[in-house]
Amino acid sequence: SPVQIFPTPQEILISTQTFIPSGYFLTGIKSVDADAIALLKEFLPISTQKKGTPLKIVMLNDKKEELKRSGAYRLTIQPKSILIEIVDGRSLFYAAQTIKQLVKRNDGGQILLNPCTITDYPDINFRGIVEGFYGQPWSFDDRIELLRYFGKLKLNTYIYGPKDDPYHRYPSWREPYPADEAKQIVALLTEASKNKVDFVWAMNPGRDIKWNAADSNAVLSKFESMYTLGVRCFALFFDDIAGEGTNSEKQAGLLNYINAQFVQKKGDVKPLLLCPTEFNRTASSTGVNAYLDVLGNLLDPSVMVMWTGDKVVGDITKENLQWVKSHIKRNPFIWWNFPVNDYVRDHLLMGPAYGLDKDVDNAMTGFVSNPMDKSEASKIGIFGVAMYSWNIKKYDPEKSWEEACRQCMPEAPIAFLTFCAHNSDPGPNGHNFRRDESVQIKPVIDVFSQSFKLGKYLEFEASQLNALFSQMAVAPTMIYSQSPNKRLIRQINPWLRQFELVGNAGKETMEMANAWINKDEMSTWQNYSAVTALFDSIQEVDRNFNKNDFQPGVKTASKVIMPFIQQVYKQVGNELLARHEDEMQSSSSQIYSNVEQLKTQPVSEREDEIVIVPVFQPIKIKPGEYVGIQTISNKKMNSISLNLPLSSDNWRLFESSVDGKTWNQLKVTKDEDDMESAIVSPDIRYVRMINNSPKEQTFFLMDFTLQTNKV
Ligand code: LOG
Repeated sequence: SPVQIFPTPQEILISTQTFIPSGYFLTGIKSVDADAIALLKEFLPISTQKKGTPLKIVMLNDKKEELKRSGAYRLTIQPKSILIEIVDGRSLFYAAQTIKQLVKRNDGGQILLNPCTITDYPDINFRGIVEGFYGQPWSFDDRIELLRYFGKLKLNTYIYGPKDDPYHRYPSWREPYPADEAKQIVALLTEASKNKVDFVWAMNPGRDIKWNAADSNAVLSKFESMYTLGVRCFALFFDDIAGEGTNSEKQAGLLNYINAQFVQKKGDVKPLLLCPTEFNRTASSTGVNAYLDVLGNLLDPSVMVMWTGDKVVGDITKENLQWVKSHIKRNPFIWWNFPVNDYVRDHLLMGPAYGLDKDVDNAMTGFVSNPMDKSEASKIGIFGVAMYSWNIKKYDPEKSWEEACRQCMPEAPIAFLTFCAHNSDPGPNGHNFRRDESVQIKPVIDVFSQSFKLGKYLEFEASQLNALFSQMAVAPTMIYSQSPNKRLIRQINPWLRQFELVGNAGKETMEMANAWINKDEMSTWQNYSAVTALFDSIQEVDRNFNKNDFQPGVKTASKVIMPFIQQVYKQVGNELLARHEDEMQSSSSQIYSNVEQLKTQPVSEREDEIVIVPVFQPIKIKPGEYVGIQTISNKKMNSISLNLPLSSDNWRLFESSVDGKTWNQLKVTKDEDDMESAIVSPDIRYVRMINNSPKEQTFFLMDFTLQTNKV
């Protein structure tokens, strides 16, 4: 095709010949979407007089179900006319977005068009994001910019549900927004409407909701206050809660009540959206009257139900979609936990959006991505979601990703692509969700390091590696100097710095390897010291940037490149110094637990504390099961401190051990804020909380910290 359009249109017939349009006048339907017309006027010569060629707008009349969807359009461009057939204002806006990509200019600056017929519609009705992560919510400016990005990508849904907005969740969901924040929501609604995006406001009341009339009315009146601001789409979330709020019968009752008393009565409010407590298959109970079946049976058919797939974070498969449909008795609305990084905050997820089934026709009501707290960096993942959800069959994760990198940083596309290619994998995590990283270089690295272990230095592979490391080392400078996107640079700055250091460490490592093979001890030493110094700098950046309570640090190229550099460094170092200690091991502590859900949960080790990375979902712990920390660090231990909400005292014990065999009970005390702590003896290497009751228990692992003495 002579022109590429994103997302890929469903049907396109385009001529390779171009023509120069003279000028257009609008005819057909009079009162059409003003934003769409304004957009058309940005790149087409449209005059108010009736001269030139007609640009005719008419209603789209086609029996095909797809061509009745909001946003569907048919565009026919001929040298003597343009015809746009539409379903609604969104259709015209999308047709305009398509024409914008069709318009080219010749050397004289004249507009060129190719005659074409495009018949286009979305595969999935609701497409976009759910701002649903833990951590600092996006700023107002972040959101405005992303809403504009949505317009270009034909995304139509922005669900507002940041976990750390107190007016969305605990403790203030019952209260209306303060004036300043209310004003910003009004401005967001305006921008959303300009871009044909539905702004969905979500409430997450489950942590402390009481199933009584007072709280039903609290939900109703909060919705009423949001309606007054202009909100017309609403959602209720019940994820990541435990206790009373999880009751599916009561949840369905509340949704039906709001539907009858609010949605139906208002008339201009869209159908409700629900995020259930059991929002993935692993978390779903089975048997008669299981949670999801109750929802499926009781919920009004108009209510849409969200679903993250087999796991909290994972692939979306046909089989899984069918499974959930059989329980909720409707197509699910997918909440895809990608590229969200709230559970791996030291990593960026900027690789391709893959793991999405292509053999799924009309199986999803909606598809939204939960992004990172870094809005601009999330654009890469969101681009993939936009391409997939518009045209599932034509979706190509790698090609979409490359295009996303080009579009997000046209001034330095290669540098940015290089950066993203090595910032994809989240590292070890409790969800066991891993991504391919450094895909192109991986086979080269495998071949090179295998022979290097046997004392051979493969020149051809080495030259490829050297080229890549040089590219990595200059990529950040290219990005800093070429990209006007300061917001993006601010968001990823620690990783850019780190990336340059890793690139340089790679270069030095290759020189060291070469010198070593050539038995040039002098140079080997010099390069070895240089790599050592770069590792120190990498550790400095890791310690001093991206400080957050959950998982501080800055990891980049951590799946393939860093392990390769470390391995060569270690091999040469061992031979050079005849020493065998594991210097590069960054963390010597790990989780100590036999709870299935926790086995891969990472532990974050800092200067004077060892912390289990918090888990957001409630944890079920069976009798005799335990959770704690095991450390082989040589530090002196000091105390443990805990914040494990929902844990009553009578089912658990805290214990410490030197060898993991003999355990001593710890005496835990509580302060006024319910923070618990206990002193431990300096030489212990294990601490744990064990369920010594005869029943399964539930708690939240928000904070489990082992304090160490500073060394
Ligand atoms: C939360 C979500 C969080 C995500 C990834 C859902 C429905 N809820 O386990 O807010 O960003 O995991 O950490 C979640 O996914 N719960």
